[in-house]
Amino acid sequence: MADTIFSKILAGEIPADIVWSDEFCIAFRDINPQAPAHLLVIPRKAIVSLADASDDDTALLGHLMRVCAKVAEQEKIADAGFRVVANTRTDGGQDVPHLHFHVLGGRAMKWPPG
Ligand code: DGP
Repeated sequence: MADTIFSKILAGEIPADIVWSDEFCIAFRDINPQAPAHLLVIPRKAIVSLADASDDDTALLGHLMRVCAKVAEQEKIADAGFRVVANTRTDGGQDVPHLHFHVLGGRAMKWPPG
């Protein structure tokens, strides 16, 4: 898999405001926040998108979901509620080809998304 902005953040080559780090993933603040709280949760493993994950990644995907909820708790947006989004491939609006979950909160979300 080619280097991406996120692989460079994981390698410490470019800075990020990291709010969570463990053996399997990190979470950091989105550079272009779409809500008062906007975090990105990414695996350390180089997976291009949700559509590129395999059955071998099932436990990792579960862990990432737990971290989304823990980060929401940490950011104090869990009680009011929050949204988790995985833009996937072209029609999903994915720009960075490294799996990531957006955690958005601090305001009421609209539905449907654009
Ligand atoms: P997506 O469109 O789903 O691939 O979302 C990519 C997100 O990554 C987008 O919301 C902006 C964010 N982003 C892009 N480059 C950087 C960066 O260098 N640092 C941080 N913190 N976020 C970035």
